[in-house]
Amino acid sequence: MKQQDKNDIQSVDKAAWLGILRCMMLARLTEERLVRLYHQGRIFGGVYTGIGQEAIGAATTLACADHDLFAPCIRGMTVHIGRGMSVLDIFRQYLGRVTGPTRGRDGNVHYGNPKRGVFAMISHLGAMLPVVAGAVMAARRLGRNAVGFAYIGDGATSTGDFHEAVNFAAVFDAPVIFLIENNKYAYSTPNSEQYRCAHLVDRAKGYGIEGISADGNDAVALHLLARELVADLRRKPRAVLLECDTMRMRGHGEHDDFSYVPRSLIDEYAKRDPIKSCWERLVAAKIATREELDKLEHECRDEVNEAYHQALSEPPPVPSTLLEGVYAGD
Ligand SMILES: Cc1ncc(C[n+]2csc(CCOP(=O)(O)OP(=O)(O)O)c2C)c(N)n1
Ligand SMILES: [Mg+2]
Repeated sequence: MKQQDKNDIQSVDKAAWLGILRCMMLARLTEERLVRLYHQGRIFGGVYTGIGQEAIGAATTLACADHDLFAPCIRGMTVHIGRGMSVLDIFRQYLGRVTGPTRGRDGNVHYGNPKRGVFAMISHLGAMLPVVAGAVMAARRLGRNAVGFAYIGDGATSTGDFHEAVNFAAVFDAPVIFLIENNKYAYSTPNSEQYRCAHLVDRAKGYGIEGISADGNDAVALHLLARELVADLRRKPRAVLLECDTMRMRGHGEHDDFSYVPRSLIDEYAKRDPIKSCWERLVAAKIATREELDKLEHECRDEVNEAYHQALSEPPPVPSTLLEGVYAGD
């Protein structure tokens, strides 16, 4: 597959580009608020952000159809928002409100949106990959031409589950895009202590599948690529390995000062901020004016503020209901 020419920005309509930018801005503003709340001790659990990695979830989810399937990781805020989760539900989740997706049982990333094809992650790295491969195969047997996105970190590619899932999907031509978010670190472990191959995408050859490298901070190019790839996988189902170059711009979680990351690396990627660069590209291509995008940002700020205050006003779960919701149907 050939990567789309970057000039094809005009082949996608304005509403779609604004949707991608909006998704990234909502995620950034929400996560910035969550960071502050964490440091104020108001969050039940940790805060692990995808700040700097927003383009990946936004560009891919918004290239998909209703029946497609997704397994986000801890930095997948734009996967959730891209698949329609409200910022209000996200605040409810982090603030442990009974109204939230896990009814206040979990305080951070273990939530999903099954109606929109988003599996709730479990923490064991790599464990969601075989789930996506199996779910895509099941959907296809039921007559749905579904495509799956399995997002995974660079560190998690060292797990057995990664190998099993990619090999299985490769052998059975399950249309799953294994999307590696290579953000250079797995907690404090740099890429150089994680794998010996030059690039993780090189592993595709060993599985007999196609491997594609992409700039994970370029929402425009990544969206064009994702649209083409998703359409191609519907026509000709198969597994693909897609390695996206990006950078974790904060610590592993907010408890981590990431002093082990060279400042020069952070500075380099700050210049390639996905939101800023998408914004500039849309203006340069005359898809939107600066004024329109300023207005969009204000609307996102209002939405995030209102959602936060609404979630705060809602109650936590009642302790006597602790065992409710353990089994399906509760
Ligand atoms: C099997 C397993 N081993 C270790 C951990 C602890 N752990 C959680 S996140 C993480 C780092 C993950 O790094 P990476 O896959 O690169 O994703 P990133 O955090 O960079 O997005 C580790 C070691 C875990 N959750 N599961
Ligand atoms: Mg990583």
